[in-house]
Amino acid sequence: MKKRIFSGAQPTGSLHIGNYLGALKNWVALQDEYEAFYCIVNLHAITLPQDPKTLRQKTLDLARIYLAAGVDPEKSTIFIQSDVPEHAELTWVLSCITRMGELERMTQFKDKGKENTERAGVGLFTYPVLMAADILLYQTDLVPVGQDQKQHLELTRDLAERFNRDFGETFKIPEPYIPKAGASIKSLQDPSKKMSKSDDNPNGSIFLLDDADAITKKIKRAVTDSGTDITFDESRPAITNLLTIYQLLTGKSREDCVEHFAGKGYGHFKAELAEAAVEFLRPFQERVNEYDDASLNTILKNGAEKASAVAAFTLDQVYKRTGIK
Ligand code: ATP
Ligand code: LTN
Repeated sequence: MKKRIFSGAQPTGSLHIGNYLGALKNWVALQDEYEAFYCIVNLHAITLPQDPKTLRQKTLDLARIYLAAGVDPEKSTIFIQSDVPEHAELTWVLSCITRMGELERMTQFKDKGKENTERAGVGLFTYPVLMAADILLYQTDLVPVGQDQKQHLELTRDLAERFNRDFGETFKIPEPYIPKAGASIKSLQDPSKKMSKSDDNPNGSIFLLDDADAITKKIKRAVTDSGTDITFDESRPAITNLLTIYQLLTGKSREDCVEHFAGKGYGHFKAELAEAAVEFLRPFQERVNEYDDASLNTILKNGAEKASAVAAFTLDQVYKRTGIK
């Protein structure tokens, strides 16, 4: 039996190369070796206000992005979270064993709820419990995510252990999969912040659907550090970030990248990086419209059926163990 993977992304904003290099790229690389479930987490999306007219469209667009990135529907299960109601049902049960203090410690809540927690939605606060339900329903072994999700994964493990202890062995304890390179791609405008879909400044991110002109301009405007060397160096986070992007897009080793740019200036480096990004994204952008609506809907319907079978089995056990059934 193959081990299982679960991961997901929210159908909000536009996906950027941080999402690709931190998560999607690994989803694709792992799908041969594992039985993979890749979810479009639309219930997570409404933890912040969304325009109802565009949410559905964005949900389908994200499915197209998974496919264009190389997630193969013959190998992996691609589905929409709300098509499998067990996600919401298990969230309720898990929320009854989650402590307020645990959720209060989540740094993403502190960031997204800003200082005004009095007005923040309760869904934003309990969002990590929904994420735990996503993962635990599938008896997941491995969860490929970016560094920003590590804390949510630790909570998921804690909840699974607590449930197993109190009600008997039910959930597998999942492991995070967060390779160091790419785990946190930084904003091109501020290397102390991660590249983020919710950043107000679009110049900080290279979006997967940006055209060649936008990519080149954004890289040209990217902030750099003092000094001139093009090397990986933690004390020079801007260049390290750009060089990491170059390394991951070209598939070269760190040493080869450093050697390649030895003696070259920032201008030269940025021009090559822009070219590498444009070349990398071109075939991806061509594939984004490969599936018509009918075939996309079939993929998602089949995905939901496969996911439901696994999820229903786990939820049934949970209900039996807790005396609900
Ligand atoms: P935002 O960019 O607004 O913070 P998000 O993290 O909420 O978006 P999702 O679409 O849910 O966005 O994220 C999908 C995946 O991308 C997650 O596994 C997340 O850890 C990863 N990810 C997001 N930003 C980065 C980044 N800058 N570097 C590496 N991985 C990232
Ligand atoms: N919380 C994640 C998205 C997400 C997820 C998941 C990732 C929801 N459920 C389950 C991995 C596994 C985010 O905001 N990036």
